[in-house]
Amino acid sequence: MLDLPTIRPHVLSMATMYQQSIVLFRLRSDDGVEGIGEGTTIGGMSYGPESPESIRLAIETYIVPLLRLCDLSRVAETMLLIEKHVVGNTIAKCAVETALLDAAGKRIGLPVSDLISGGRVRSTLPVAWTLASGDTKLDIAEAEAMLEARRHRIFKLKIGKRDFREDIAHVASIKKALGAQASVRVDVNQAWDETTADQGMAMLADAGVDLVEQPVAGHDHAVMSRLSARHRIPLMADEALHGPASAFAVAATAGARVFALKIAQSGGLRAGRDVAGVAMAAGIGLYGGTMLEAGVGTAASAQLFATLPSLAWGTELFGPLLLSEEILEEPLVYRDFELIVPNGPGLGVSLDERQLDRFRRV
Ligand code: MUC
Ligand code: MG
Repeated sequence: MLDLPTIRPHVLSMATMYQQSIVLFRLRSDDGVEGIGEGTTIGGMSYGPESPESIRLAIETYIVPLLRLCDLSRVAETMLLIEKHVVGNTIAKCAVETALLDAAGKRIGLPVSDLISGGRVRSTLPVAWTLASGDTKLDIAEAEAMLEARRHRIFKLKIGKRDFREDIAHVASIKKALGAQASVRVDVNQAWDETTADQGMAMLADAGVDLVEQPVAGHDHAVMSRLSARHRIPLMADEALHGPASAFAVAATAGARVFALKIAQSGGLRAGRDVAGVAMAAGIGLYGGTMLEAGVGTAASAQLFATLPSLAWGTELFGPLLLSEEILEEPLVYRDFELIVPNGPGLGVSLDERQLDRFRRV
């Protein structure tokens, strides 16, 4: 487990992050091929049921003994055994499956994108940036610098901590300052009830905001359906999604017009691919989400997102850019508002051992 500093405090409705804690998992199979994976969540246990500590415990205590029984080159069979013995813990499973896929790709000299979905349909991915300094002026300056550097032109604003009117005034000022050159979206991280969401979504639509992510509790499918039916501004599901079955439940009740697809929340890249399948079959738009992973989890997400036939809302794979320290030997490349998807065997990334030594939690 590594504790990595962030470039600034990241203010979310449920927590303020001053650092990001990530779990890296490394395996070596009998043929000597190594694979790496990452399991990362946000804000300790305030975002979801897993924490960095629980991810490590699930892997060390419950998953590693199962791996010792498996032929690790058989990824699907290995994950089936894990699925049978470990309920939930999607982030821990994602870290392990990522490492298995990385090793599988290295073994045959192909990128992970080629193994999970028959290959990529794009080599670069648009990347949003989250404005979450907690200060309107600082957020506008940050966004303007990102536009100037041609790094991001999609901005997600984290709201839900303050009174909704104050939050929306903050969002409207940012949209007004940036104008048509940027897409502005918000993520409420489940902080509103239905009445607040009704007022909030109408005001956000009037302010020119393009998307409202998880305004209400993820388990409240009926409320999500009512809000989606009532408002022209699209509702994006995030915390409501925990793999293909939950994706189907949200799609069947018309609870969202967009899905934030996350490999960690889905339980891995292959489960994420199935969530995307549900979305595409139901006419739901896709956005490539993040759990603010460092380079390994971000590269793994990119391998999946590069295979999706449509990715209308882009991605938010900016995790490594929020950290002031790099853990990859070769950092991921961001250019012209996009991330270049690594093209080497497996995930196409390798770890910087000195950085692991520096930031490992003792
Ligand atoms: C979330 O809820 O989507 C993604 C970007 C960010 O700033 O926080 C995450 C979590
Ligand atoms: Mg979200």
